[in-house]
Amino acid sequence: MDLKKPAKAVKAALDKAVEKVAELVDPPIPGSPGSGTPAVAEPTEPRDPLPPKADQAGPATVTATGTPTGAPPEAVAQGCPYLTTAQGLRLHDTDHSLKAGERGPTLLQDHHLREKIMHFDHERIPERAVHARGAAAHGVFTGYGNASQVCKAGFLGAGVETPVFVRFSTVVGSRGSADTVRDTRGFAVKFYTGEGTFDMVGNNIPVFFIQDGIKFPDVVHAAKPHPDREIPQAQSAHDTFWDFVSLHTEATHHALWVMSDRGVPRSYRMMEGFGVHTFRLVNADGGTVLAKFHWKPKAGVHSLVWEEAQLLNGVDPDFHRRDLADAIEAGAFPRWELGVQLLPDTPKQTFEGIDLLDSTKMVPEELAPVQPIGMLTLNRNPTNYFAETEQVAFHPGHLVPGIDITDDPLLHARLFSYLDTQLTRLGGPNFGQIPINRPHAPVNDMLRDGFHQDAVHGGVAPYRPNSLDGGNPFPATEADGGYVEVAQPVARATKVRANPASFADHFSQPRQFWLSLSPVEQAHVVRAYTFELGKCYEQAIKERQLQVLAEIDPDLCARVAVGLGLPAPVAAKRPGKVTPSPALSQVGGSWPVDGRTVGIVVDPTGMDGVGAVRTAVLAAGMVPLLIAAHGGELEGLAVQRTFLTARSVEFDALLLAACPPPAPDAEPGIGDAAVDPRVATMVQEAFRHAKAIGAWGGGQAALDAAGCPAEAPGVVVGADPSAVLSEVVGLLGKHRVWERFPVG
Ligand code: HDE
Repeated sequence: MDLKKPAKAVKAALDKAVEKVAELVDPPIPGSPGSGTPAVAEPTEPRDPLPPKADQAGPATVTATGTPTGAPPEAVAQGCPYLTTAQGLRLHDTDHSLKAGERGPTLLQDHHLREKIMHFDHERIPERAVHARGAAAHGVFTGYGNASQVCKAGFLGAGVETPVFVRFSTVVGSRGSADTVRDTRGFAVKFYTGEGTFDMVGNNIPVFFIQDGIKFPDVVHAAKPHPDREIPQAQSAHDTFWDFVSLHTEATHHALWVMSDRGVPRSYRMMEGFGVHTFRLVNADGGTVLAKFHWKPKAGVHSLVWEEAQLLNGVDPDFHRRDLADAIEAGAFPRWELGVQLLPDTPKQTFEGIDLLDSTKMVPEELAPVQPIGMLTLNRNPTNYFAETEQVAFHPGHLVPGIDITDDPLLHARLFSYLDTQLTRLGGPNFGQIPINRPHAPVNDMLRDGFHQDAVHGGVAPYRPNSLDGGNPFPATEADGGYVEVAQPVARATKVRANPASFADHFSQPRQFWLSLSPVEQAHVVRAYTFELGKCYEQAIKERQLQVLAEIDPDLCARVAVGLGLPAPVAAKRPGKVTPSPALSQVGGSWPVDGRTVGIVVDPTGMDGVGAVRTAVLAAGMVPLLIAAHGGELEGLAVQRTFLTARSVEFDALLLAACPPPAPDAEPGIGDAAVDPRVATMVQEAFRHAKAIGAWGGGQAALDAAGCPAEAPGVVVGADPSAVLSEVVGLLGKHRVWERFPVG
């Protein structure tokens, strides 16, 4: 639902959608684990495997060398009613090992036991050294065609549809770590184009910690858990991280973004993505332009508040994963526009004084607008996490004609790293043949043999030149689609280990970012630094980082110093004059609400209007979850959460239809006994986290009992449940009730 429309139009659209949804007998709530509804009794009749769920898709069925096989997608899954060995031998028992008599001993000849345990022992592969925790989805990219003047890549052509696989991730944590930690998020897109696979391996933050790839092991070792105790997990709030960052001031800009609300996104669907490096685009005439890539989410850029993020790490460590999969299953397909900032390709490779080869710098949108060139839609969940999300291998060197690299020293180290890392992670050089990594363009590469070779190569002459295979394969000219690097002149230079002088300014852009934030966002940044540094043990590290903050802005430094109980140092250098970039703030607009989650507190005496509200929430493309004292059904409506299993942080907005008294399983609370203490906590948290709260009927008493002022901003109380919902939906479009946050 587009909330940019006036309120009346929103109400009318909602009413229309309600009519449609009401026709469905029981609209499904996302999250069903399988494609069928299981019976209580264990099935015993042999039958074929169930098909994947309707929201799922697997990699395309192409050969290891990129040719479509024509086989149905299920062909890659298990396909027989009976249990078999890996060789297809049918088995009659998998619950008992073969023994000499019932009391053993177990016989070494049990080939089934041996195969089952051998395979289990090797089910894990090394997790990614960074970005280990992630979630992914399939989708499609549609080009607008307007980029052809600057870039000849076929997938950007008007209406050209290219299949994509997108993986989002945190950076620091292990594969089993929680989703809502404060961290940068990876945003990696694999475009399976007809000209070869193109990978855009970016982040949700436009700048990076380091300017030269040789520093990557340093920043990662500092951010990872301490090597002695291996704590803390998936966090930057510890001594080694701030020790490094306070000494290595080129990390200041990226660290500030992580301390801002960008470090705790509400959802993968609500993040911007950035290519970070400057790329070189080439058009059909060989003309070049420099470019920075941006992904702009149609759902807007939104964040959690820090307390919510911390609670979620315990309440639902899979919050972002679940959110992405549920939204796709519910049909609220996440969408992003791909945009480019175009910058003249001058010999100096700078723009308005910004060195375009320095990945700690960004180009403000006010100086170079982001021009939309295509739309990404994620519309299918993976069918198998390991086969797809875990085994997908991205590489910034996977390029297509029209897109070339620049001399960014960070990018050059990456061009080495992403191939190298797969040798240990995916077990050899043939990882490109794993189904999710297979190109959709025909492959003829002369690469042969090696571990896990899936192709059956014909011919006898995998070398060039040859005559025995008729000369095949032939080099392609540019006209034949061959990738020809831009003939970029390389200056005659002296061999050095050094940075250009233009990389030296580490504070102007952090200052610009700080000054571009709204007061609420600035307050969040202050609290984030105070939290993180407050978790450091060493006083010297806190003092050193305060000095860095002083170089960004004296106000920021002073406010964090108060929280730490330390004197605020004075900047060594007077901050330079910078122009704020309003595009960097997340506050102030209205966005679609589809895919959001609304909690509705009910009880047997408070069901007035609940059915209609639930239908209207579904009609707006959102997910309504009924919360009651215990599971089951109330007036024919399924209860999805109980006071025991629900926590406010799961919901974007809270509706109260009742004032349920303390349920028998409630631990005694303090305060008003008129409402279950867990409902009171839900209301108080939702209020503190500046979420919209709506109440009608008995719900008003629940507000009172929880101590929530009915006249506070963003608290909607009324007699008509549908009218209350309409107002709440309007508030939800702004993401939060911003005026409820203290900014001092
Ligand atoms: Fe990565 N990075 N990186 N990185 N990176 C990896 O590759 C590396 C950098 C990014 O969902 C690894 O396959 C080096 C910048 C994403 O699978 C590894 C340097 C940016 C992902 C690696 C960088 C990124 C990775 C780990 C400095 C944003 C996850 C496993 C020269 C523009 C991709 C793997 C996925 C993953 C190395 C810097 C983004 C070890 C050496 C800058 C989104 O190869």
